[in-house]
Amino acid sequence: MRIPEAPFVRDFIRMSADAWGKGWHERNGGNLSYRLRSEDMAVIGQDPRADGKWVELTRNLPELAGEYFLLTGQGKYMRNVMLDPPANLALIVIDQKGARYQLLWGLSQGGKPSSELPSHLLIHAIKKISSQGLNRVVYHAHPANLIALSFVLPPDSRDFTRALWSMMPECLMVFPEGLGVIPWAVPGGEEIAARSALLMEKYNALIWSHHGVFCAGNSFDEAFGLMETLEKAGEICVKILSMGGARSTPSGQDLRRLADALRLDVNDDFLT
Ligand code: 2HA
Ligand code: ZN
Repeated sequence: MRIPEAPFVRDFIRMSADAWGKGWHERNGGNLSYRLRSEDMAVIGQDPRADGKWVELTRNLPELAGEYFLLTGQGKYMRNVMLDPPANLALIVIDQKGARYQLLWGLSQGGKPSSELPSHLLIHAIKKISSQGLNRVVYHAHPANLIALSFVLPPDSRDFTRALWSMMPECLMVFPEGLGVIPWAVPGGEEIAARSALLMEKYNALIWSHHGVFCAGNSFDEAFGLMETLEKAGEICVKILSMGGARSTPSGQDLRRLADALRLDVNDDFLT
């Protein structure tokens, strides 16, 4: 398999390096996954290991039957992805029932796919359907400002969205649908995956309170850009709170004027 030269692997590595540079990935924190396109498969050639071992998924995902994913490995460091992709990444295929996966390439020194595999796959399944197949990237990071805000803002999608939308016009443009928030939950399992997927039907970003953020996008640029925008807004919000709170804030009406001027398909429930 000609994996390391494939363009989608290059883009995956670039995003891992950029994300590490942002400071969102202490130690093995965070993870990234990409659902391959048929063009990607053509570049690497379909060559499943004949003797590969099938591993049961924690739930059946028939929506993902036969799909290939490139993702970070469990316990692997985002900062090491660029140095040694075969050791830190995993290419897996889902079987024809959506019940098991097989490692095809990567994890050259052993290991498993990301500890957040249940959330990544379930979000991919939901997003594949809601985006008519366009969504490709699911990304989890630990950006400090958004995590800090989850200790201060109510764990409510509307409150969080309105706080971030008000920080700069870009926010309404980049996430007009708003973002979801789930209260503290045990990471790494089916429960947090199910709660996340429910919200990701509506949103492209999700705060895991007191933990981190999940983003989805049709491309690496979209997913990374969304995380960047959210965290920038989060940083401004933290600075404002640290200065004693805002003395003036754009009103719901101001945001409505922006949405109308730019013809944004904005989430009305959060504007009124
Ligand atoms: O360590 O971020 O949520 C990886 C994680 C778990
Ligand atoms: Zn995490």
